Amino acid sequence: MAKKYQNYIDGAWSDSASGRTFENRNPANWDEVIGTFPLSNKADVDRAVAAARKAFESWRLVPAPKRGDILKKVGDLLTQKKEEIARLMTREMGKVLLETRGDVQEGIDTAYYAASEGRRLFGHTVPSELPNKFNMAIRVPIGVAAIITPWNFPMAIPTWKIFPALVCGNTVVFKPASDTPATATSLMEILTEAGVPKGVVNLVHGGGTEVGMALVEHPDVDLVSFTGSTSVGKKISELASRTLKRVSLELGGKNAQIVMDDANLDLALEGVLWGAFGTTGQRCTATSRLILHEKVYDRFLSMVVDKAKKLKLGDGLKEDVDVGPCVNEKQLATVEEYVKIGVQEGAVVVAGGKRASGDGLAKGWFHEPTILADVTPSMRVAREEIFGPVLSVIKVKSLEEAIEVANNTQYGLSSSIYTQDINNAYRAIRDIRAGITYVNAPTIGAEAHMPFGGVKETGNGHREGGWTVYDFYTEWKTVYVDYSGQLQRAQIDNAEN
Ligand code: UN1
Repeated sequence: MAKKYQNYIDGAWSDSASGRTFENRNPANWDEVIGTFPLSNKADVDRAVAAARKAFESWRLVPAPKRGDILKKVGDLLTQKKEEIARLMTREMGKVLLETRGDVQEGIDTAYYAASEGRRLFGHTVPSELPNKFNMAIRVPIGVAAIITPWNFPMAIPTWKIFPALVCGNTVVFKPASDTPATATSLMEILTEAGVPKGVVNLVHGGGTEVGMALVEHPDVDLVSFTGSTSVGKKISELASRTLKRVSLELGGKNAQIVMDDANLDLALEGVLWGAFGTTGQRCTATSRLILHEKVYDRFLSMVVDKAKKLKLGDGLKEDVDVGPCVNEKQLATVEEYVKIGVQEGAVVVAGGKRASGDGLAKGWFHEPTILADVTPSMRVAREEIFGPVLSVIKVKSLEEAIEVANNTQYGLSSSIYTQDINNAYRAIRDIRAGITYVNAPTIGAEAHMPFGGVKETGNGHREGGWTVYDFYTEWKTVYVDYSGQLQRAQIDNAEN
């Protein structure tokens, strides 16, 4: 019997008011059911939002360092349970154990960062223009945050959002992706075990339309933080604007790695393999374009092809496996479709190219690591996000052309350049339009204490991670304290004439 999971609302585990459930299966072996989960509806959302709204009134008054102490405990519990959660995550969404351990570690790093931020949350004091008057600007919590997260980083991404939201004094309704509800449940259990009071974090499982959009439209939700596709992000932005909610969007990417003719090619090779095929290419930061200087095109391409063909596909729980499955049937179909589109457009498949078969692969959503050569910048496979193990390779003549090609997409999340020439590196840093640029490192690998986010249609200007996310989860309150004992009029009483 598959394990039966529940929602967590107002400090209690419960089924959905709908009475309906959905199943979650292992993408490497669809015979294995991870569990059944409530297919929640608007009534569940209403209950969760009401609980969060009520809890906000007391949680906002808990001193931030105390809230931080709870997050410290969360970090400790995540550390204790790292291996157990990593294994569950691999079974649930397929990426290899090395990476699911990294995913949990990102949550641990975020917890400890948030814990210490509870003792900072700096404001400003600024001299007043009037005598005997004190000016300050302080951060205050906003209210109820709806957290809507994807399946590719089932621990890291929820923690990027939930932990800072909590430290800042907000309460949360969390709607995880329906491909990774079990990992989300582990996080919820840890939050309660660490002492987060009832109603402060609520977990509602279910679909994007029924649960996600109900949250976005809810008049009692103040903030929405979403990571996912650009098309859904736009819809959220439109809907949320009706109630003037603050919205943070982390959306698609079409990240490029540039390899110049002076690059250390062995280093660039390791980088592109990790960037393109890590997490089966299912990261918003994945390297999905390789932009090669013509002088190294043939040589480097054959190096990458050779290695890509040797990557071992399979169940991510096996330590010798390099690449896991796509997360579900739909994602696999999208990958197959894009390979077809690439070929129709004139690209040449030089590695992989089809759904994988072979030992241990028959019951999973596996696709071969695929390389498309002779891609030109205008092709769809050079511009659209694929979210799978597909790398499009483009030849260029110069750094200027490489940057122009890198910028030739609606997205702007991550980017990378391999070069030994410091002038090339700094030009790339200046001219690539992306939220993140790596020099001599792949497009993936963001650290928890640095700003994370992108430009153009990758987002709406907010940043997760680091100190920057705390701007999203707080409102500035400006405070003037006049201790002169008389009416003092700014701009008037202190004017020369
Ligand atoms: C994502 O792909 O949505 O930089 C997040 C990275 C990870 C986070 C990726 N630390 O690739």
